[in-house]
Amino acid sequence: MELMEGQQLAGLIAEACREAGQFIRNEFGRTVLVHAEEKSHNSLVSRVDREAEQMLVVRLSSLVPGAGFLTEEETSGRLTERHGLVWVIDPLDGTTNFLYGIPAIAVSVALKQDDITVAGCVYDIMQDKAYTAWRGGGAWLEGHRLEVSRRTSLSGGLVATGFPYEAGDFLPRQMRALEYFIVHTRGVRRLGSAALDLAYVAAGNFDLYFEFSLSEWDTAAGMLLVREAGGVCSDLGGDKTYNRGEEILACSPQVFEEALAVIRNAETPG
Ligand code: LIP
Repeated sequence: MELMEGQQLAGLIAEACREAGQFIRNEFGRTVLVHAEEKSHNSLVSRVDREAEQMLVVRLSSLVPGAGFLTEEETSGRLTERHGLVWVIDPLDGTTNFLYGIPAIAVSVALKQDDITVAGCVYDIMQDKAYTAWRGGGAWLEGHRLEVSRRTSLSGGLVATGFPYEAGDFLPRQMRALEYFIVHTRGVRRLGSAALDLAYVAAGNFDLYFEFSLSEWDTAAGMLLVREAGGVCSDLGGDKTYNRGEEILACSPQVFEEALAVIRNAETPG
């Protein structure tokens, strides 16, 4: 299927994200923990996640007819075929933040063609700001071009990370890496939204974001933003061709080797 021009597509994706985001913003502070279900340990979901996802599925189905859907809440069923065009959607990234009244939440939508992300948007709901990108077209924030940090060392930089709902066997390694970053950088932040973390790397706010255990929908759009803003995304072993986003290292090229060395060295204690 021939896709429409990248900038037009990214703009229409942003419109869909903004529509869902406005619905979510209206529910902020009204839909709270007591309204949530626990899908698994600490993994919460509410009516708002599901309704926002359904809004996106309806809107995006008409935008690119026939594309498949890989969505966090599976309101349109489970994806069976990854080839061709697939929407990758997290309707409310930062669900726990939302339910606890923490205003760090985003809508994340990416379109993949044969597993390559061609366009996407991370919509910062509470800031009403859309971060958009399309393959080869750069990364943008409301019409302004984005560029990753130009800092050549992490020593003056800000580092972001996140933690999964279930502590994995990587936790001691993550703690060792965090200890290094706490001592040797400007500081560490944990926002609770991978999509926003990646958008802020693309915008040059964060110098590095890394996380060990995510879902493809958390990171698909944000990885495109970082790469189109001149940054690097890899798995935690340094593979820059990695595209599933279930683990992530995102930063500027200037600090990539430094960051990767810290995460590698953290594999062994002492
Ligand atoms: C969240 C991620 C975050 C991670 C959380 C959670 P959700 O996604 O965006 O980076 O640390 O554990 O996975 O579940 O709020 O869509």
